[in-house]
Amino acid sequence: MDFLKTRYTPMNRRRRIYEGKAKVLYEGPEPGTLIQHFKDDATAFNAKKHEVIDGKGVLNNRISEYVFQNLNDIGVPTHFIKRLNMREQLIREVEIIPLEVVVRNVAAGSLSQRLGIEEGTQLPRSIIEFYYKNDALNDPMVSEEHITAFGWANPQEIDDIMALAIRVNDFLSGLFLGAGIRLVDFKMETGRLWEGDMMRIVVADEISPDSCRLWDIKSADKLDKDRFRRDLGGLIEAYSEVARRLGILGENENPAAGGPRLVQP
Ligand code: AIR
Ligand code: ASP
Repeated sequence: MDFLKTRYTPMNRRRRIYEGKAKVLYEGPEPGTLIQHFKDDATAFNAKKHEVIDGKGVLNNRISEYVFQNLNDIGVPTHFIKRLNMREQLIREVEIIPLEVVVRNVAAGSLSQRLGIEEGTQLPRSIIEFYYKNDALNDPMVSEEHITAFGWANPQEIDDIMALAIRVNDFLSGLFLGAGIRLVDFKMETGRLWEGDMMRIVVADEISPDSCRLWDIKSADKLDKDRFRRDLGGLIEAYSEVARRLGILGENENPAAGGPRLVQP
C-alpha cells in the first residue's frame, strides 16, 4: 500500500516544494498532487509588516475549502481536491500563471488611491485588473499587452482567465450576499492544469478573507485582511464571523481560544 505509506509521511519528512508568505506547498501523495498548508502568518505591503495570528490558517483553510468545493460543484474548474486536516488540503499540481487577477465591484484600496474614488463607491461595472506576481517589484499592475509581450499568458489564456474571473465573481457575490456580506473585491490566481495533451486554466491558490474585501452589508464593518493592514484589530473574530455566516463554524466556537475547534463536515 504505497499510497498509504506516502499519505502518512510525517510533515517534517515531506518534501517542501515552495514556501510563500502565508502557505507552504509539499509534495503530494500521488504524482500531480500537492499538499497546500495554511500558516498563521499575516503579511502586508510585501511582508514589510508581518505578524503571526493564531488560528488564521485554520480559518482560511476551511473558508477556502468551502469556496473551492462550491466552485468545483458548479463546474468552475479549480486545483482543489479535498481538505486533509485543520491546516492542509490536497490540490492538483498546476503551472501557476504569474498574475494576480483582481476583480472589483466597489471602489476600495489601491483603486481608490490611484484614481481618487472614495472607498465604498459602487463601480459602474465589475472591473478586472492584472498584477504581475513579483514581490521584489511590489506586484506592479500590468496590461494585456505586457502579459502577451512577456509571454506570461497568450491571448486565448487571457480570455479564459477573464471568463473564470467573471464566473468566480458572480458566484462569490451571491454566496456572500446570502451571508449578509458585500463582496467589494478579491484576488485570484490561476494555473495551467495538464491532463495528457490537454491543458485547462483552473482557479488556484486560495480564496479567503486574506484575498477578498468583505464588508458587512448593514454596518460596512470590515471582515477581511484590512483589519490587519489597517491595524483595526479583531481579525480572528472577523474571519470567524465569515465562517459562521457561511455555516462552516458553529455558533459559539472561537478558533483562537484553546486551540482551533471547527465543525466537522
Ligand atoms: N490582494 C491583492 N494582493 C494580495 C491580495 N490579497 C487582494 C486584496 C483585495 C484586492 O486584492 O485583499 O481584496 C485588491 O487589493 P488592492 O490592494 O489592489 O486594493
Ligand atoms: N500579502 C501581500 C503582502 O504580503 C499583499 C497584501 O495582502 O497586502 O504584501
